[in-house]
Amino acid sequence: MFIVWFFWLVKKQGIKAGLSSSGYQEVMVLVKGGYTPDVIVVERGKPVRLNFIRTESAACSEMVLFPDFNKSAKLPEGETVPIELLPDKAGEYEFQCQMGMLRGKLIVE
Ligand SMILES: [Cu+2]
Repeated sequence: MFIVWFFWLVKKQGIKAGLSSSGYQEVMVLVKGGYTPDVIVVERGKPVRLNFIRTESAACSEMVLFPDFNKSAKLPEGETVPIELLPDKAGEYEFQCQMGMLRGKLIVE
């Protein structure tokens, strides 16, 4: 019940990244037919680490791209792949698979 409600919340307004002991705003992103969560809210000026974990073999999701940050990474199935960014400007930045079929959004406040 809690899980259902939690994911509903995530879908509605995005999830706020937690601050880890290393000073990173960190979120785990599940890659399976899409990104969960697909809207991530972070604070400007603090380093961000998004840990992508892909649990499917569909070719569609094998890369993740952050065009605004000039970053991309391969996501081998079952491996956690960290993407580190330093968002210095507030705004909304999309991330996507290499074909643009799966999409997510990083909101910098
Ligand atoms: Cu794709």
